Amino acid sequence: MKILLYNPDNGITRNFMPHLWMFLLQSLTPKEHEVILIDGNAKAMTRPELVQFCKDENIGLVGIGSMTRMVARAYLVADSLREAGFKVVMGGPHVTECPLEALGKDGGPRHADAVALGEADDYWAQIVEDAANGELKETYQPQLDEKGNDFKPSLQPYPHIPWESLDLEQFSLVPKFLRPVLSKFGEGWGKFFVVPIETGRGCPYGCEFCTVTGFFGDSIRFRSNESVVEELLRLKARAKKEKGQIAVFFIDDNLAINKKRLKALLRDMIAAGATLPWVAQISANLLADEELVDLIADAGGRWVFIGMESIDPANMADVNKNFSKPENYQAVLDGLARRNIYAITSFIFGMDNDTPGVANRTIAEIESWAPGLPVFGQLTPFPSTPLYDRLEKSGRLTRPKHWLDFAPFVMAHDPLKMTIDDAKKETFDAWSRSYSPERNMEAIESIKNAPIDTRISHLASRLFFRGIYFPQMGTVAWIKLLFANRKPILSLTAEGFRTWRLYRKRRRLEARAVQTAQ
Ligand code: B12
Ligand code: SF4
Repeated sequence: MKILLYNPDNGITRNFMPHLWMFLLQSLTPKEHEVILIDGNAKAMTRPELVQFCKDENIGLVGIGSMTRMVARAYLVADSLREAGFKVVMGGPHVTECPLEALGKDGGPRHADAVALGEADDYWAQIVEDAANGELKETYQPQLDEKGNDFKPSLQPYPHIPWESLDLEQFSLVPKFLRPVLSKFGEGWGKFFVVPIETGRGCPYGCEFCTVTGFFGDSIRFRSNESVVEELLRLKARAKKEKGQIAVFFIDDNLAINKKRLKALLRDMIAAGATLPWVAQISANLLADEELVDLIADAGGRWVFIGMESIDPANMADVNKNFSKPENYQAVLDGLARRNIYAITSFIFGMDNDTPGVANRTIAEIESWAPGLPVFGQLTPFPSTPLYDRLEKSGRLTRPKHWLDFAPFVMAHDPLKMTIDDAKKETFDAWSRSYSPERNMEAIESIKNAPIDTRISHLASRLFFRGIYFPQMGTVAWIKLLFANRKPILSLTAEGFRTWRLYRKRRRLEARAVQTAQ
């Protein structure tokens, strides 16, 4: 049987990286079946095109995964496929939180033949077998332990994802028109992939707005260090072979949740030479440890995603996140910057203590720190979170099923000290101020003593990150963006070229010296 795993396009931000679930389920599929992966964010297809594709390929089962944010799109795709007679199973966080909705048992239309709840690693093969036998059931879920909780996959052993041979073409981040030029640059930049890797699952912190503790549990399961290192080495070999670049996104919700284990993993990575450039999510409270930050730098860490949420401690307490202290943010970022590591700092507006002007106040703080990539969202009540329950109980949800009429940057509940419109404006102001050509220039200037590759990577990341809020998918949009930011681009390119020529000259002289000595 042929299986299509499909991830819907989220329509707004696009994704810079493929979704791990697709590769994981592909690896866990019994070998007699074939799996095709399509990520709508990378490979745009209309619904009729997708239906036609499934007919042409004689697809026997379609698996669709979705976050809440794009579930309405996922349902539309599922509806079209089911109308054409294809069997659809849906999984992922949203369906787990609202299974009756997908099955049409909450008063709405049915979208899926089957739903896969929670972590599907241990029962995916069963779904495939049932579908192949024409016996797909309605609901699949993990077995329960003696206490009635989901039995969680241990992650040891961990499935082998054949990164070395997978077709990753749809996920290359280098625009097609720049590939010929960039493939000749340095070690080769004609292809650039960000690859998701997990080293563990679960988070004990239980922030009020977050689904992770409910979904993955509050105790953490880790892969063995050997299996992570082995996966990294295969990726590194592929990057070298293809004269491209691969960066890793460690998608663990808090890579440093167990500092002792992370230090051991980083030491093993360094010892094995498994040091690709990587980014990881780590909460600010765990980054004060100098030894840890040194190891992160030595093991290839380039960017750390930090959920800072707010500069107001009252907001942090409201969402049960006061383990993360805004007064420490500057020191944490400075500590990272001293090692040429920068942060993707995530902020949420529309929190209960936010008032109009919050964007300007937040940005004034941000601009006084080492530069990073700030991202701005709004407090969103995802189903099954403590936040959703609190807002529902207090009658503050204005769109209780906000995901069915998804509206970008429009809150689904009334904030306490501002309006929904205010929150949208604040978010917009924050994005435009943080990624204006002037701010980009200023940020690059402020790290002028950092190595040239760090500064180039910083600027390139700023240009990509801007795309989370401002659509910039086509060639024309990119050209406009590059033109608007021509000053830092030209100056870094000139300096990069000079550095490269000096490097080549030095290499030639060294080679000549070796020859003479022989
Ligand atoms: C990496 C990541 C991202 C990446 C993008 C996604 C990507 N390309 O991988 C980035 C950083 C861009 C991102 C952004 C966002 N993210 Co995010 N992200 C994650 C993160 C940390 C890891 C995802 C992952 O790979 N997990 C590991 C895999 C193995 O787990 P999984 O995806 O759940 O899949 C398992 C099961 O769900 C199931 N399954 C999943 N799909 C399917 C499909 C089928 C058919 C079947 C059978 C089974 C199945 O099987 C898998 C194996 O067990 C999760 C948190 C988490 N730990 O999952 C948040 C998470 C998914 N993100 C979340 C959110 C809210 C966002 C944002 C909206 C945040 C924001 N406000 O901007 C944005 C928007 C994303 C977008 N552009 O559409 C929420 C989603 C909650 C929800 N109910 O939807 C999560 C759960 C985190 C949270 N705080 O609650 N994110
Ligand atoms: S926001 Fe981060 S730290 Fe808080 S519960 Fe979710 S994953 Fe854990």
